[in-house]
Amino acid sequence: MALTGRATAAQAAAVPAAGPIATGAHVPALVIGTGYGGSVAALRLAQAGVDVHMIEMGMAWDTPGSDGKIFCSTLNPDQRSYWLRTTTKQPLNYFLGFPIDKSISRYTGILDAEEFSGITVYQGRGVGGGSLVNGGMAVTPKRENFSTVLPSVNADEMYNTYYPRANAGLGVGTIDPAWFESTAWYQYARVGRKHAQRSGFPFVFVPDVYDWDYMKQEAAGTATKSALAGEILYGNNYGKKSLQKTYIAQATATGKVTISPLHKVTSVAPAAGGGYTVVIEQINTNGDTTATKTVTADKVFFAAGSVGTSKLLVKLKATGALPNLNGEVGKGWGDNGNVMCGRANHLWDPTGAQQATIPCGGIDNWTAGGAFAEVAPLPIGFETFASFYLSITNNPNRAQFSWNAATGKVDLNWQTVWKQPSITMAKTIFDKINTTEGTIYRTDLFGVYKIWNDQLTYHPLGGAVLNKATDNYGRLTGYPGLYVIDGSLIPGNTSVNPFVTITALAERNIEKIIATDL
Ligand code: FAE
Repeated sequence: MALTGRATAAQAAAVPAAGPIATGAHVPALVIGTGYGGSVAALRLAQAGVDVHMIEMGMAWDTPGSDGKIFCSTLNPDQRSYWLRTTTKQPLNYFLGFPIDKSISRYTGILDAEEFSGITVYQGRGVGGGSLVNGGMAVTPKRENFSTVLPSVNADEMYNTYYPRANAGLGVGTIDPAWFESTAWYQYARVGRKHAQRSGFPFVFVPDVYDWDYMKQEAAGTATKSALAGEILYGNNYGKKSLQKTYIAQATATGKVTISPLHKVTSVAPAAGGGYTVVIEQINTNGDTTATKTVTADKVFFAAGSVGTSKLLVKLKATGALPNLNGEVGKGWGDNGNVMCGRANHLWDPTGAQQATIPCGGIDNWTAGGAFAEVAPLPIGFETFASFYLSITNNPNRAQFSWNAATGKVDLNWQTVWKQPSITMAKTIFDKINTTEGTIYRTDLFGVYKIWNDQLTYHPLGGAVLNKATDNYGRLTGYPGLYVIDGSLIPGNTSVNPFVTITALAERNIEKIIATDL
C-alpha cells in the first residue's frame, strides 16, 4: 500500500490533463473534491477496479504562469493567490501596525479565505485541496488523546494499520537533526525551542511531507528554492509532496480516475432509475458559470472538505433534494482551536532574516494546558526579532451550519468570542515564556494593538460527524451509496494538525466500503 514520491517538478506533470465530465454521463463513482479524503477514496476505488470521476471546483494547477512558475510566493501575491477576491486576505495582515493586504485581480486563485459571521475559514482550492496551500505538517495524534479525537473508532486499528498507511501514502518525513542544528534557515525554530525549554515545556520535532533532502539542496544552492524562497501559503513550486505528487498521481496512473477541475457540484439527489443525479456547474477563472451539467452516479463520495461538504449536505436536506438526511447534518463543527500570536524578542536574540517556510517543531503543553503551539516562520526576508506561533488548542466550542432561505446560503453560527478558551490555553505557554524571557507579545501583526489572531482557522473540522450524521464508516443515513470521506467526519478537534488523521480515517472507511458495499 505504500506510496512514495520524491517531489520534483517532473512528477507534478505526471498528473494527466483532466477530461472534463460531459452532461448526461454516467459514472460508477463520483468524488466531490480532490483533497485528502477524496484522493484516498479515488485511489483505493480505482485499485479495486472501479472507474472514478473527481469533480474539483478549483484549478488543476499544472500550468506555469507568465513568470514560468505555477504558484506565486507569499512575498509577492498576485491573482493566483486568492479565490475570487480583489484584495488579499493575509492571515498575518499587519506589520508594525500597518495593513499589508494588496489589490489583486479577481481569479480562481489557490487559497480561499471564506468568511462566515464570526470566523474566516482558510481552505485550498484546486486539484489537491488543502495539500496545495498547507504547511505539510504531518502529525499523528498522541494515542492517549485519540479517544477524544474519534470516540467511535477502534484505536488499535488506527495505530496499527491506518495511521502507518496514511503516513506512507503521504510521504511523511522528519528533518535531519544535525542539519536543523546548523542551518541558518531554522534559527527561528532553535530560538523557539530555547525559549520553550527554558520555561520547562517540551519542544517536539514535527514530521512534514516536504522533501527534506530537497530543502538541503535549496540551502546549498544546487536546487531551485521553494521553502527557502517564501513559498508556502499560495503553493510550493518544488519540494512539497502535495497530493498531486502522491495519492492523486497514483490514482490517475491506474487509468481509472478522471478529474474535472473548475467544476463545482451544486446538487445531489436520488435518480429515478437508481443511483444519484448530480448537478455540476462548470466555471471559468472569473468564477462565472459557463455550463451546467447533469450526470448520474451509482455512488457519490462527499469529499469537499469540512465546510464544502457541510454546506452541500445542509442545503440539500433543507431544500428537499436529500430530505431524509438526519438532524446531525451540519452539527459538531470546530476550528481545531486555532489561534495565532507573536512575541517580541530581545535585540540579542534574533530569529534570522532567512527562514524556511516549513515549520518543523512545536511546543507541547496539551495535557497540562490544552495547547500545542507550532513554532511558525515569518519568512519576510529581514530580521523581525519576532517569534510567531500557530496554536492548536482544546477549545470545546462547536458551531452549526444552517440553511438561510432568505439569502440562499448556508450560515455558520461561530462567534469570535468562542476563541477565548483558545487564548486562555495558548497563554499557558506564552505568558510563562514571556515571564521567563522578560519579553512581551507583539501587538502589531494582526491589527493595531491586537495580540491574538482570533478570527480565523486553517483547520475546519466536523459538520457531518462520524457515527452521528453518518454510520461509523461514513455512510450517510437514509441514502445508500452516499458517503462522507473528509474532515467533516471529525468532531471539531484532532489535538494536532489534522490531515494525517483525515487521511487515515479515509483509508479505514474506504477499505470497509470497498469490502462490503461494492
Ligand atoms: P480539502 O483538502 O479542503 O479538500 C476539499 C476539496 O473540495 C477542495 O479542493 C475544494 O476546492 C473542493 N470542493 C469544495 N466544495 C466543492 C464543490 N461543491 N464541488 C467541487 N469541489 C469542491 O478537504 N493540516 C495539517 O495537518 N498540517 C498542516 O501543516 C496544515 N497547514 C495548513 C495551512 C493552511 C494555510 C491551510 C488552509 C490548511 C492547513 N492544514 C494543515 C489543514 C489541511 O490542509 C486540511 O485539514 C485538509 O486539507 C482537509 O482535507 P479534506 O480532505 O477534508
